Amino acid sequence: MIMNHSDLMRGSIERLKSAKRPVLHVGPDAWRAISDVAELARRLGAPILTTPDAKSLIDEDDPYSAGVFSFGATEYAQRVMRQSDCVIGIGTNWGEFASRSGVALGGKSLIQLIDDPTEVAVTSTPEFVLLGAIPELVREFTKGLDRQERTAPWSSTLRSVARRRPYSRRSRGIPPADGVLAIAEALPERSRLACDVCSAALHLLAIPRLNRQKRLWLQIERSACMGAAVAAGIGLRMATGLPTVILIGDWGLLMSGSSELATIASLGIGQLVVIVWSNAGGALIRDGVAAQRIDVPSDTHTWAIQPRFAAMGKACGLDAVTVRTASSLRRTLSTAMQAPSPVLIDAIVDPHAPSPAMDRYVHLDASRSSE
Ligand SMILES: Cc1ncc(C[n+]2csc(CCOP(=O)(O)OP(=O)(O)O)c2C)c(N)n1
Repeated sequence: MIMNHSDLMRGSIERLKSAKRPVLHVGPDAWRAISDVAELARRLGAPILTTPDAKSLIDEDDPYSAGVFSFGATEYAQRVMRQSDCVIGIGTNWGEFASRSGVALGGKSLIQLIDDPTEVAVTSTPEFVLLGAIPELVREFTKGLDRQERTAPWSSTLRSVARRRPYSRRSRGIPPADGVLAIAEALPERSRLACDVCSAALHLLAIPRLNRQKRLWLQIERSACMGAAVAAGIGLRMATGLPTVILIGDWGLLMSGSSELATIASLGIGQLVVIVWSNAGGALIRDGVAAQRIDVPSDTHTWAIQPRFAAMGKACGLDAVTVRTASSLRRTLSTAMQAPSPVLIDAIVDPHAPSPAMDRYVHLDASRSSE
């Protein structure tokens, strides 16, 4: 049966009215509709999850924010998705890293709001797909609901209080979870963070410290091309005028980001900091092959000789420093963010610390899945 827009809208609003535990799942294409999304969430009493690349579009201090799903999801975010009976995907194509290739959405009523027909979900089958300008679609939904505004989402009782762990003083380098926390805490209230495809992104996705003022650039859901965060960070710094941090893996910097160091130095822009996540090679690959029990020589992903990135930064004309603890990372970054010229921080991260397994390995090896 072919349905027109009004039929689809009416049908999906009816479906939503009968939902007991609806969830909004917000993707990057919803960026123009954030206040409308917040209003809809309050009307429905629905928690808001974002996809990885949309992290920071929703203020993570907001009581309706439930964090990121699916790559990098916290226990709370996973619980929220598991218990929901109806998911409204707003500006997401529900791809591999937003939906565990559709597995996470199984058995739920799905409504998708998109502004591009090529974004129709292919990993699952939504009951309703509405195509149009996303802010308007969201507003139409809100208007169609007669529910009263709620003070808290249905999921509030599922939230467990995350304990703030003290920075560890182990000697093998910075524990990655502490490192990303140190970075998030050192970011000025209005700033930008461009994070490359690296293990730091996984740790970052799990900490609720970002918002629209302190905004993240990440492109894990689409191209996931290593090295791109350096160019993105330069662009963000120039376009927004805000202090900007580029966070990139050591492999990523050597592979395709290193040429940009000279560009950064020659531009001479201050309040621009490159943090190299120095963990002796590729942690995502290291942990990925281990999780899948693939037997490869360790030198395919781990280096015996660690490049000295501070020396490399200086050779390119940047101010550069090496840090070995989370607290010195935080202190150094706070100062570097105010510096009149660009700074490179070589952050020595514990190469033995495991990355959160998350989607990629979870569905590659179902026997280890916690879902
Ligand atoms: C251009 C490109 N080549 C290869 C990959 C596959 N890949 C994803 S993560 C990764 C290793 C990343 O290592 P690093 O940048 O050091 O970050 P870490 O995982 O150690 O934090 C590789 C090779 C990719 N995403 N992009």
